[in-house]
Amino acid sequence: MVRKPTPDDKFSFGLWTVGWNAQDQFGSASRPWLDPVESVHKLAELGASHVTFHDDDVVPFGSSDAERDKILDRFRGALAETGITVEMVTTNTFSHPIFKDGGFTSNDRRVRRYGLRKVIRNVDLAASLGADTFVMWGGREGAEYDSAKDLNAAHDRYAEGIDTVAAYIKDKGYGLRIAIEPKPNEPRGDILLPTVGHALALIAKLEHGDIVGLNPETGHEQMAGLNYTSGIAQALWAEKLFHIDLNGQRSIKYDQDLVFGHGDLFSAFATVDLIENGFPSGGPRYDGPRHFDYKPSRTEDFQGVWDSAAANMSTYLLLKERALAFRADPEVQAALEESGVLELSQPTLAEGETLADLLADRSAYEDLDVDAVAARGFGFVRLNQLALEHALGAR
Ligand code: ASC
Ligand code: MN
Ligand code: MN
Ligand code: MN
Repeated sequence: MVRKPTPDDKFSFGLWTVGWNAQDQFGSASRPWLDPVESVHKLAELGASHVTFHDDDVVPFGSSDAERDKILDRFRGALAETGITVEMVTTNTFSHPIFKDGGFTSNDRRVRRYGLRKVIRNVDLAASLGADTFVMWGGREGAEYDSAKDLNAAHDRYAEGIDTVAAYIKDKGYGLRIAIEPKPNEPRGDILLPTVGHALALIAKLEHGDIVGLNPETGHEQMAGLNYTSGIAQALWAEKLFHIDLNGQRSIKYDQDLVFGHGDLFSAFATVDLIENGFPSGGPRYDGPRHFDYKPSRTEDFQGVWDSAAANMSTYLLLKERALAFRADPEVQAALEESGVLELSQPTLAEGETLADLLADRSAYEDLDVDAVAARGFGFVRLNQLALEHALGAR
């Protein structure tokens, strides 16, 4: 690891990441089960500050109440020993076959009621552990066939489920906010709320949408051919970026969950630039954990698992150094000025100016030399090259 994290970096890992035993569609597990308690200790040694988990990552599905208490006691012990805290908890409503047609949106009402109970039980656990965020990744909420789902009813049931959980959080006075994680497909052919934009649109219709935001994952937006940095930017603008899942993805294909930066590296630079520097002219900032949701490749042994965990943090810190240098460079500031990037924050109508004033302003339309204005070059390529040179450490 060429860069060592500190607690200020707020690095966080899902226990299902390092704990993935690498069973996939085509092959059995290539690594043995990893004790979550060992993961907590190891991640602490590597410099992480937080962990996150699905209920079933820590307490195996179907455990008795007594077993659950015993497991959670031991887990709390590991947290106390290491100083690691749980910043986010999420619910597995996708692994057990009961959820094969979804949790909140299964056609089978019995499944929806069971799913809601499983989620509510996990909300109580999240609150008891002092988490801030409750993620909902509806991996099985979707379909393979257009005729299989009444999509109007499915969105009603999705909203009903989220609103019911949000109302419960408020009733209990828990300090939790819900973060929806979009994904376009896999494991379903098509998943509901496939992108950041779709999820924002659903949140706007919720009764308790004030405590519901987003947890966008790098690779999930990229699987839809979208720009992750643009996605989290719009979520920030909407003041809905509650959490992030950082990882790597190389183009539109199956969900790769690579190490952060091991996919589209220059896009990762832009992501870190936005998180660490904010928007060029100010605006909402993300101040939450830098959370990694990746999978150590199936080729790796445990040495490879811990190397890959460290790689996420090291890469993030390297990109952070480069992004800070990029913004601090006077040549870059001048290029931003020339490109009009800073001018965009100026309102189109002047303060106190009405639309009638604009309509009466001949210089804005009738007398404007359209060809002269059109002749302007924006210098975006030069600006991008400056970014690239900083990203490569050449400046
Ligand atoms: C999550 C989350 C995902 C999925 C996936 C499960 O909670 O953020 O992307 O579950 O990691 O394998
Ligand atoms: Mn993923
Ligand atoms: Mn994720
Ligand atoms: Mn994932």
